Amino acid sequence: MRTLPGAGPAGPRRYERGWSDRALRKRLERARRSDWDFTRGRIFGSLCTEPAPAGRAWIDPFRNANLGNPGLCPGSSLLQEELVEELLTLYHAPREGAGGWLVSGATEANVTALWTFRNLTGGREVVLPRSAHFSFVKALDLLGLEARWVRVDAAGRMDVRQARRAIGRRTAALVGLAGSTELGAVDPLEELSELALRTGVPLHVDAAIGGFFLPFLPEEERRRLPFDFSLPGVRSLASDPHKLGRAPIPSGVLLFRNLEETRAIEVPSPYLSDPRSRGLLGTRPSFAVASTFAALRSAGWEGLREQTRRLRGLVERLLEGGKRLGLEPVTDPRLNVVAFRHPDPRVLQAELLERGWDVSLVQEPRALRLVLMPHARRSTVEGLLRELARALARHPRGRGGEEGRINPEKPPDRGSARRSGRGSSGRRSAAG
Ligand code: 0PR
Repeated sequence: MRTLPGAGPAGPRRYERGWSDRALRKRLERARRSDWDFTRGRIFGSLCTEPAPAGRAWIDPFRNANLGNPGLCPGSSLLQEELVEELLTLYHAPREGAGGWLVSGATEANVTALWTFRNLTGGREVVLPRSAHFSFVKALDLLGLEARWVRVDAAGRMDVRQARRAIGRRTAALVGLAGSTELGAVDPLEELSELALRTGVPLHVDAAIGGFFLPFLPEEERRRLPFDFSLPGVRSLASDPHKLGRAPIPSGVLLFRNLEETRAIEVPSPYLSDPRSRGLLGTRPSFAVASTFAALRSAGWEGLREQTRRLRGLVERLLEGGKRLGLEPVTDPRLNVVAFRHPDPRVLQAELLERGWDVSLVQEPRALRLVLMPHARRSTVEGLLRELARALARHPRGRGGEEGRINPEKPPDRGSARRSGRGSSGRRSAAG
């Protein structure tokens, strides 16, 4: 991390004297107010949401426990075991040998899965769809692995034939998506599983988006979209309770068909209660386990089934309303992501942002991307459609007409709509 100018002894030393509670409250409340609030329901560009109240309630009581040293928190460890057990059952893992643990999110899960399979196989390449999340680019860079990118079809699904050709002696893993970030596309995982079995290559499924949606579809549809350990070639799976599971951030889960395979990434940790450590993090917040447990346990799978039904209703309404405005959906969505083609979606995004609505973009093909998360309501979807109608009336074909171009150098100023107007010193934190 770079050293920030002014942070050294010659800097303003604003942290020298401790603040009163009142001063702290004033400063932090101002920051909080300028952050976007999911409860207003106007956020359609994010995969995060307002956590379930039951989940929020258990953050503080578990704030000090560290799951990185499980001997000191047997209660939290037991909660994690029970949670993992239940998720293994949800994802049809075999009774014997399967296991996993809670992580900070699908980024950590994807990195750890590829780390495991690199060490296990000695392979140097990963075969993955062009639609894969940028966390895989980080993973490949960290692990010194090379990407064999595979094209996706018009519906955003990985081309299995090209994947087959990309697999070779140097392959460490094959990656499939149960919900792509941009379109919510589900890759042909049944065929990828067969390919994995035939070639002996481990298949890792990134179900960050689909993991708390697909299992809760009506039975018949669920069977048409298999994505989990019910497919015998699937060796590991990433799922994200902090997205559609409504657990507080940070909460991801990484599961393996055969937990023994993670010995490939085991290191000694002799002075801790568990003398062997597997996984990326050392200190890990127990509150993430407790609050995920509470969020999922309070909803129950029946609650998530109901949530899925409701979100699908909103997807239908959005599709219908968008089509009535003359917008063409990029795909027939399987999950909770709707994308509408537009020659210059960036200008629509900027218009909506100006009026306090958060939406995002698809780069290829050019489209406006709308995500229906649990904080979305019928009234906010109707409100969004009205704003969209106004924005389209002003920019029917985008600013540059049919040739309107997305300029990746100039993203819209996402802070402008609600910025407090103060506190910008010109410096940025590393994650900016
Ligand atoms: N896999 C898929 C399919 C995802 O959509 C995401 C997150 C991840 C993995 C990574 O999950 P974590 O962010 O929980 O580690 N996708 C969101 C997105 O890219 C979340 C997000 C948004 C992350 C903005 C970073 C960010 O700067 O939209």
